[in-house]
Amino acid sequence: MADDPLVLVAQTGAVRTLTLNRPAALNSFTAAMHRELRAALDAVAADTGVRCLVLTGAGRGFCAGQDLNDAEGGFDAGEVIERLYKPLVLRIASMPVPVIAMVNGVAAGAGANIALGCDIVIAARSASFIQAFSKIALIPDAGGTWLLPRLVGRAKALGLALTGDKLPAEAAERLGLIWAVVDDAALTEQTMALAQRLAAMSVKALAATRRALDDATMLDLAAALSNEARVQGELARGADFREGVAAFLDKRSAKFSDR
Ligand code: T3D
Repeated sequence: MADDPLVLVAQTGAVRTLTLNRPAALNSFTAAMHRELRAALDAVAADTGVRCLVLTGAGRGFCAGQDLNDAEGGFDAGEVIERLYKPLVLRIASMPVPVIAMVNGVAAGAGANIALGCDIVIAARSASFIQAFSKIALIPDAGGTWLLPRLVGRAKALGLALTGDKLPAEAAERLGLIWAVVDDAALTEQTMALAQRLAAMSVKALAATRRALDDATMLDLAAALSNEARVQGELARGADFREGVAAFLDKRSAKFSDR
């Protein structure tokens, strides 16, 4: 329906779920869907009641990348990437809470790389990942050139990118491209259980962990050690660290609240 939201928003406890909602086009990105997703992500970042984010797709696909019919997206691919995909990928990579991609079906093109850029990727057994770009004479975007070699090494990254072959979820897990594969019927339950678990942890420390790991890929060992010292110093001055240590000594569950 024309007036349906392009991103569905749901909340369960401290977990926010955003569902890409253009199922007839496998949730491929139009400029309008970019706008709705960006607003929904900004709302998560601004809401201290949200402590974990789950990103998924409606229907049988996760996301088929750029909508190849979308005129509003423009035909200047470089401009579209600068204006829409780059801010989206950077927004996800800098969220103050952990981000789980719940990959319910095919993830292709930019849709695959947006999923892979999330902190934890859990896929249904029937899902698949496709670096579809080479099929339409493009290179991997939405962070693909940066992520793929880091996730699976140059040989596998090039194999995936050059062939554009469909990689079934189980093969993606074996390659180390994603965290886990679960049966289709268990996808939502298992993802939500993990999301609730992460939401109860120190999400400030989890977000700092992601940042430190990403930063370290661009640092030498001495600089990475200095970065760890700096970040650890900041975290250890926070209320969550005091609570974590107190809970350990009291033999009780910690109640974290920093964000
Ligand atoms: O501006 C820029 O272009 C720069 C940005 C680029 C970023 C990118 O993401 S480039 C890569 C774009 N994505 C693709 O090339 C993937 C295209 N889709 C496919 O190859 C296939 O649909 C899949 C392999 C993902 C799934 O195949 P299958 O057989 O399961 O489904 P299908 O029948 O191909 O698709 C179902 C419907 O979704 C179909 O519509 P219809 O015929 O039922 O009305 C199909 O046209 C539509 N659809 C799927 N992907 C897209 C799409 N419509 C528009 N854009 C799509 N990307």
